[in-house]
Amino acid sequence: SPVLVSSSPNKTNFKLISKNQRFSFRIVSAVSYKEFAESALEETRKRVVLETSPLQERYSSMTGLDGKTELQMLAFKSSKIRLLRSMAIENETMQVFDFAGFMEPEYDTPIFCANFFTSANTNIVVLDLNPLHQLTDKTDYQEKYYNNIMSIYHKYAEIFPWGGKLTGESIKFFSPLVMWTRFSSSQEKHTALFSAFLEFYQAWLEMTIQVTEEMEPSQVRANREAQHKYLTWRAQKDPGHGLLRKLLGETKAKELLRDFLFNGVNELSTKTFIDYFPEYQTEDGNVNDKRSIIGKSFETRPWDSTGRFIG
Ligand code: BLA
Repeated sequence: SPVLVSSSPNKTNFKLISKNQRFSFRIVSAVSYKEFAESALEETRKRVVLETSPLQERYSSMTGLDGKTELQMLAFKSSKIRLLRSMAIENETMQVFDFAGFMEPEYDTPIFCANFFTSANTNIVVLDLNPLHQLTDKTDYQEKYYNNIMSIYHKYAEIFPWGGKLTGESIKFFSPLVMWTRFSSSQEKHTALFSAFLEFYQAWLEMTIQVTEEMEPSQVRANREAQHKYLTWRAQKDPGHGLLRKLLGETKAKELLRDFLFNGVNELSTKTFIDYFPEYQTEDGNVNDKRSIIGKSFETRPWDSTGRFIG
C-alpha cells in the first residue's frame, strides 16, 4: 500500500511511494521562515533567559500596502544580548527572512546575520557571524572567534557556493565564515539552508554564552562604536530597502529600519553616516543615494579555505 512521506522542515514536498511506482507531487507553497525563527528561539531558551524586548509592543505584525503581504516581527533581549530580532515577510510569491542578534557593548561577540530572500525563481542568501572588529588573518579577533569554527563553512561550501559579485562595500562586514549564495528553490536546498541556519546560530549562541564582560571603558567604547557603524551602514544601504519601501511606503519603511531592524542607530552614538563613510558625501553635503561607490566586486570568494583574506 502506498505511503505518504514528507520531509521537514517545510512539509511541502510529498512522495507517494507504492511497490512498483513512485509518484511525486508538490503542494505549491514555499518555505516558511517563521519556523526558522521559532527553532532558533527554542534553542536559545534552552541556554539563555530571554525577555521580550520593549520593541515588541510597537512591532508585532504588519500588512503591506498591497493588502496581501504579511510581516511578522519578533524581538527579545537577555542580560548579554541587547537585541535578538526577527522579521519574516510572506506573500504568495515571495518570502523574506531577516534574523539578527546584537550584543550589549560590554561584549565583543560578532553580530548574528541571516538574510534570506526567496522569490519564484531565486533565493538570495547571506548567513554569517558578522565581525564587530576588523579582520585580517592572524588578528586576535579572527583567532578568538573564527579559526576554530571554519569547519562549519566547509560543511556547506559545496551545496552553497559563492554567489558571485556583490556590492564591494559589503565584504568588510562579512567574515571568512560567510555563506553568500544564490540558488533556485528545491526541497533539498531549503532543508540544507535550515540546518546551516541552525548550525551558524548554535555557534553564535555558544559565543554569547562563553564571552566575558569587557571591563576596560575604552574597549567598551570601541565595541559600541563598531556596532553603531554597522547599524548605520545597514540602516542606510541595506539591499532590502527598495522592497520595504514598496511594501510599506517611505515613512513606515524608514521607521522599521531605524527603530526595529537596526535599532541602536539612534541611541548608541551621535555619529552620522557621513562620519563613518565620507566617500558617500555629495557636493551639497547630503548622503549619495547610490548603494555603492566601489561597485560590484568579488566574483569569487575572497578568503582561502583557512579563512585568510586573499582579496
Ligand atoms: C540582494 N542582499 C542582496 C545582496 C546582498 C544582500 C549581498 C546582493 C546584492 C548586493 O550585492 O548588494 C545582503 N548585504 C546583504 C547583507 C549585508 C550586506 C545581509 O551588506 C550585511 C552587511 N534582503 C533582505 C531583506 C530584503 C532583501 C530584509 O535581507 C527585503 C525586505 C531583499 N536582497 C533583497 C533583494 C535583493 C537582495 C530584493 C536583490 C536586489 C539587489 O540585488 O539589490
